[in-house]
Amino acid sequence: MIDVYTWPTPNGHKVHIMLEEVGLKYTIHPIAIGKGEQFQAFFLKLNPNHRIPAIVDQDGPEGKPMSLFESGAILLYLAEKTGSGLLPKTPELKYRTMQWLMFQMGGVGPMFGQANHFRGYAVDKHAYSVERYTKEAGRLMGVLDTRLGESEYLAGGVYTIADIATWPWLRNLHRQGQDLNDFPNVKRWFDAIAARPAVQRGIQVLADKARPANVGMTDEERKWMFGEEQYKAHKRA
Ligand SMILES: N[C@@H](CCC(=O)N[C@@H](CS)C(=O)NCC(=O)O)C(=O)O
Repeated sequence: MIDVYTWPTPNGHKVHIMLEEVGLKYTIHPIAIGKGEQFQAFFLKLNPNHRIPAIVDQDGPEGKPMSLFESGAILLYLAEKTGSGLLPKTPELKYRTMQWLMFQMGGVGPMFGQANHFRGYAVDKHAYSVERYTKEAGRLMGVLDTRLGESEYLAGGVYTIADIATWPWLRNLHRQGQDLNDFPNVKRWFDAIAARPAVQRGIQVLADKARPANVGMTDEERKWMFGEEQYKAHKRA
């Protein structure tokens, strides 16, 4: 049994989709990040960086519980635990998977997150930041489009954890000022993954708690996510 501490955001969805793909039993524990639940003492012990997702595998290595944070590490762990082809075993495909997984973790996730922040959440719209991150999101989309023009999936001919990590970040591209129709190879790939039954089940996890695209952040949410409470965490641990 895997305990999953999560919320319906792109980083949370990666893990929900992965668990559905590999068919492991899991229990969802919602962590309402807009209400500051990521700062609870028990959660800071699981992830001192106070971000979802985090897991506890009650049947971890040597039969002992194992906790893990960082969505990329969780995907690698679950793929290896289940011996799943989602982390291919042949060296070339395995390292291509790692390469595109790290491209997502170090590029797409952080840059798309900043684009969303400055375009949508920032109270004062700062033109330089909006332009910088919108352009960066567009540049990264171009890199993905080039890759998916030469390869069916990111790592190669097979669907892997690199695709699982990237796909949820492309579900609401208007937030990054992008249009999927401008990137036809990404669109082909996006639609193929969206049709997978495990993906459709994964994005239903906590769907009732997701903020609708047209609803902004409350002052309470801002306080926890970007305001004074965000920077007290080290004092709480
Ligand atoms: N690199 C981390 C990023 C996780 C992350 O940024 N999670 C966000 C939601 S998508 C969060 O929990 N934010 C809470 C906060 O900022 O306090 C991962 O991939 O797991």
